[in-house]
Amino acid sequence: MKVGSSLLAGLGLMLVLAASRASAAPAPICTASSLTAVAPALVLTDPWIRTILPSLPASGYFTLANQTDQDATLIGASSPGCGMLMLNRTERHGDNDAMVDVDAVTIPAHGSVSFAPGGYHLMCMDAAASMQPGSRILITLRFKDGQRLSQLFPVRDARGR
Ligand SMILES: [Cu+2]
Repeated sequence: MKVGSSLLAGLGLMLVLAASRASAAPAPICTASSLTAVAPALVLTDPWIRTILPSLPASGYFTLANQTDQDATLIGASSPGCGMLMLNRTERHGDNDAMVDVDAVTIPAHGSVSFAPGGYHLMCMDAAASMQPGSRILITLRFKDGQRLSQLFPVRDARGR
């Protein structure tokens, strides 16, 4: 949430700066017209995968910002490095954490959702042997409207390094 909104706030600031400079000075590099030429989209930031042991499932994290005017619904994910890749959420039950399968996650229009330790995550059930800290694997997110979003996820160790 916070990452997404600060990103949007940053874009807003750039627009304000571009607009105020346009009247006084020669065009800056980041002009209003170059910004509006970019189509609104789903933007994935801060992707990473935590691997603990090759024999254990690995967890994938990211923030997804929805810059469009319509809610987006994430319905699945896949990766050649993961075998089955599930949408999961960690829930607190008394003193224990439990993971539940999630069918869909809605990213509200002009909002964002973070997949982070202790909450939503991708669960890479059958991590490939090549999934070692320092490597990167391709993950594709699948949305209800048929859209797909692919991105390389850096692999980190149990401490997130
Ligand atoms: Cu899980």
